Amino acid sequence: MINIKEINIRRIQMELKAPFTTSFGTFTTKDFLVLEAIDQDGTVGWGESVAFHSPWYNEETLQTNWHMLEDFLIPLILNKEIKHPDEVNEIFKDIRQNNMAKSTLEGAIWDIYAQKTEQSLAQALGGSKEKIEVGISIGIQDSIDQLVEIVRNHVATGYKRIKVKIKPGWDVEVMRTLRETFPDIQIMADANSAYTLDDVDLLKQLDEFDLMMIEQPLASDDIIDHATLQKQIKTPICLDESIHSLEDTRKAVELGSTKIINIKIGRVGGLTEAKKIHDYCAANDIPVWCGGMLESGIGRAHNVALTTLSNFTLPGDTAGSSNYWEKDIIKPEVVVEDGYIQVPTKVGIGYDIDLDAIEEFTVEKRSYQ
Ligand code: OSB
Ligand code: MG
Repeated sequence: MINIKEINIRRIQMELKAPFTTSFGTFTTKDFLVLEAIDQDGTVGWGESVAFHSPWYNEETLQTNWHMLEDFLIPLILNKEIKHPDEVNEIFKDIRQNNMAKSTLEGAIWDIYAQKTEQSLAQALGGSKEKIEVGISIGIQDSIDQLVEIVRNHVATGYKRIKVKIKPGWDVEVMRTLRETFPDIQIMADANSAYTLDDVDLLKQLDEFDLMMIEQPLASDDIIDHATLQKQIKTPICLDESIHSLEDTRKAVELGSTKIINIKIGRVGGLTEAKKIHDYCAANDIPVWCGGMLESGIGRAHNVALTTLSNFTLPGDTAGSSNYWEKDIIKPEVVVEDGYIQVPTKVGIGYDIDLDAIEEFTVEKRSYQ
């Protein structure tokens, strides 16, 4: 039985080692919330909000998450008896959307549940892989030469799947050069909604580069135009931004809008919903992979655990901590060797929280009882 008695929310700022540019903007600092939940026995669980400082990727921000948590979600959880973390999804069901806020608290409760049942989070979720294969996502660069050098370095360190961000003006020539330079590696592109159906001819040109998939080419709230586009291009479409739930997944799959799903725990409102999407996709021959939101080690640990489920057959975006941070807030940090992460076997999220590092990066903190 879990009965949450105290919750602490910290706003944390961590400098990225290098700016990360997508079609919608550039990140230099990660400004985000971390949530610590403590139950009646003193068991401590951790969750991370993947909402960014600005509403570019979706409508949520760290401030809207804080508001939702403080005024709506935390009051629904404090002093309530919870037998299994799947109940949290039910408890939150009358609150529309705000999935990243929900996921922050739900993730901490999953961590507590795993500890109290003496399992790793991966085991608690039903995962069985001992190691997971990951790729890396590379932002838009100043020149194609620069990008080629970066890709060369990542391939040399063992990453076997390279994802590159694209946008109008940084697409066909970029992908052509990459494919010519690296004929044998797995390459994919992520447009973060930068195109419309007016760009079908351009998107068709990408078919010659044998890409694993193109991620979210069209509008962030669309599943209709993606179905139209998929009929005209060979490259499989993978939806990211458009998928917020199992229901969204079912509709997109039935319409033919997507052949692969990027599951992000925050975007779908937590691990319970992520598992449901995983199970539906497994039953419908839709491969899935775990997306990334430039997470700190806490979010990264949750991603590693989720990826141990069997239908995560494609490498995800959970690259090693050192790709993003000089110093992470977990110990040990997430390490990628030859393109794989060893799944930790310790109970809970599997990594220790580095409280000193958290203190160093915290700019604001509030407690709830
Ligand atoms: O669309 O997957 C995305 C980063 C920020 C916002 C959206 C996305 C991304 C990434 C990087 O692609 C994923 C990562 O390395 O964590
Ligand atoms: Mg994406």
